[in-house]
Amino acid sequence: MSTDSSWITTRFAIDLARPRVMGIVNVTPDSFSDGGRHARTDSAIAHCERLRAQGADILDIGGESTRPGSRPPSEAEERSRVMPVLRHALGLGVPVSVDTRHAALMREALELGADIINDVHGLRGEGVEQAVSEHPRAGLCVMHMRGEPATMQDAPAYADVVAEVSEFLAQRAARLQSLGVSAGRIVLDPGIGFGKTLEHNIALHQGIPQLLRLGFPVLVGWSNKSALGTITGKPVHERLAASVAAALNAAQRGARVLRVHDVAATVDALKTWQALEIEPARPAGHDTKSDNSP
Ligand code: HH2
Repeated sequence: MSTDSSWITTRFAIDLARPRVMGIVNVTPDSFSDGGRHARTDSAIAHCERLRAQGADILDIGGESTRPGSRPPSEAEERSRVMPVLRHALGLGVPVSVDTRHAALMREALELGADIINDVHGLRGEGVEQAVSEHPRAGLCVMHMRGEPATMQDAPAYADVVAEVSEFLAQRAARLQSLGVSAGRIVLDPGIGFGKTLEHNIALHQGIPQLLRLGFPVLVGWSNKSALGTITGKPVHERLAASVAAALNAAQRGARVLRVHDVAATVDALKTWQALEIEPARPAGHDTKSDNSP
């Protein structure tokens, strides 16, 4: 993947020359870090507007928590959480993603104009391939998960986590392309915390350059996750600094979309990091003080 690539979505080609921030909008009562805060339509809409104002490049709206032990809503309930918020978010001038594993909601969201489908199940669910192939102009985020949310953290084991996740993502990307989705619409995600120990998450994070060799941009979501609690010893509501550090390090390793709860802090951190990365023009062996040229 060239560094000047973009993610082509329904309405926007998202320029990935610099890392982009995907702001999380969980319209759920039970998400692991912000459950209940934006569960009502009006507060979720206000959250979309706040994240947009803070500089989110993408809004990711979800109506089902993947937290182990959370009660899956009925598809009708998930739909009633997501659709009114999506309808409003589509008017905010940024690409909008829908985080779901259900084909019917994907189809309805895409018919309304959603820009991206983000599926933690890697677009493998019943009817999902059919739904996305009917809307080949949408952007897709394909995430790796080992097992199912309820049991995925029960002693996950891999012989070589980076090779296995990479192989899975490559196969899913090839399959989507065979269904008519062009490569420029696909982004891959190693799925931090989804059937992985801390060591697996770190190996995948350090393996971002290897994942990039598959030829697709990489999205990473460390925000507030339990692995950061293991590293810092902090509870979920005290993981802002850890989340920002992980996001920056992912960007440094080549990740181009960072899925975060705390958009303002991540945007500031990225701006500062980028400003510090830019080398001032300093021609070698040339005294600029005595030089009148422009
Ligand atoms: N993580 C979560 C949900 N969706 N999508 C992608 N592509 N990558 C991720 O890492 C990812 C994701 C879990 O985080 P959150 O949405 O905050 O929690 P919950 O699933 O409990 O709503």
